Amino acid sequence: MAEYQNVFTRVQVFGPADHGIPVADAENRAIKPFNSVLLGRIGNAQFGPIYLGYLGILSIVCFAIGFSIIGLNMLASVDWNLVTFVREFFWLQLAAPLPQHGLKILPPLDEGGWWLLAGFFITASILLWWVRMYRRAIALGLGLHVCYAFASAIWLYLVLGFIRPILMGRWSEAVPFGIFPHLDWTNNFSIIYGNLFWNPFHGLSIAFLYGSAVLFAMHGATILAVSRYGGERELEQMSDRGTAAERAGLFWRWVMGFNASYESIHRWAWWFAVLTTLTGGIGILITGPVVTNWTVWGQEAGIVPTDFSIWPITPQSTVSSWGAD
Ligand code: 07D
Ligand code: 07D
Repeated sequence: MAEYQNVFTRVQVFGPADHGIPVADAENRAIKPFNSVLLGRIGNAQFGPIYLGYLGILSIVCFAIGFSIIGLNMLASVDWNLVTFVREFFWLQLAAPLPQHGLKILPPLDEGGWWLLAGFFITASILLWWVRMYRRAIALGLGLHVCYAFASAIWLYLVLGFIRPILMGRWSEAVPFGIFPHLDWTNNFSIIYGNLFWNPFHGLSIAFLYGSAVLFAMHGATILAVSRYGGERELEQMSDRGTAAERAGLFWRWVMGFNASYESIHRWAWWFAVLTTLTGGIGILITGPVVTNWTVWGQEAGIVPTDFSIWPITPQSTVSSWGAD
């Protein structure tokens, strides 16, 4: 039986490099293709060529500038000591502008100016990368599904660091650059605005995030399970139904009465992923501008008790820290 437990890629295709279909601007390709056994274990063995267009190059340059600004500021914060920098890297940050600077375009560099500059370059990099994906999809005659999905992630990113701070009138509302400091920010945001768990859009976002994981597991496992019948060759399975697709569908009908199709499962996955950040962005956007305390909102909506003593295991600490005094 063990030979059928297909978990890692077993078949690797080596041969002359595949340059893909002929397209108009095909000459913009860098890195001579080569084969890698290691890459072949987790995907396609061929690496490259990579499409090199001016948008991609500009995006990488902007990312490098933004990344360097962040790194150098972190290094400056430990007096340019490389050892301390490495040891404390996870705790270091480039903080957002101080509240008194409101929405100033260029506050003093060491009071948030560097943060704005870094944010500008990182955001430019992300948006340029989005346009690159858009243009490459069109060049290959594809639909724009990947671009729209990426746009949904960018929406949450822009709400967190740009749109909401503008609505609140100060950059200081935005997320700092830093590994652990951005976790602190996330925790503080929830506490300041009265516990994000009572924000229904946070709940929706979590449902779609968890749903994405479940769907991904179900889909990945199902296709691997029927790959012994050629089930991973999805096109053939759709147009020339063989025993694999039938068995995969029948398996889920037996288990839960309903099955997705080879096509629809990808719509399920797309929607769940896209809705995670779409609903999340709505939830963050209204926190502050519309709702200032989600526990109070929850009490008014009748989903949070007003008398917490009736709820024996309630996290009193969360509530009393802002409610009691
Ligand atoms: C696996 C694809 C690869 C991408 C990776 C991320 C950078 C940042 C920057 C040193 C799934 C590359 C990271 C380029 C380096 C500097 C300055 C994607 C995969 C590996 N977070 N977050 C992480 C970002 C927010 C939260 C890890 C980015 C919000 C929690 C990583 C953003 C809130 C936890 C990271 C962003 C939030 C994390 C792993 C942008 C609410 C964790 C990410 C642009 C949503 C986890 C120490 C990962 C962790 C974690 C990056 C935004 C909460 C550093 C780029 C403000 C609770 N976040 N995050 O695997 O271990 O993503 O943190 O908005 O527990 Mg975060
Ligand atoms: C951040 C989209 C932007 C990313 C982009 C990528 C690069 C990297 C890489 C070169 C992730 C750019 C990439 C720059 C380049 C290389 C290698 C997507 C991002 C454009 N929460 N919470 C969520 C849970 C609590 C809080 C979402 C769970 C507490 C805040 C998600 C729990 C408090 C925010 C979620 C929990 C709190 C969130 C994020 C449990 C803290 C948000 C979805 C079990 C104490 C964010 C509405 C996502 C949101 C968010 C899950 C608890 C705070 C569903 C499971 C109560 C402030 N939380 N959370 O996909 O949308 O993010 O909220 O306790 O802002 Mg939460």
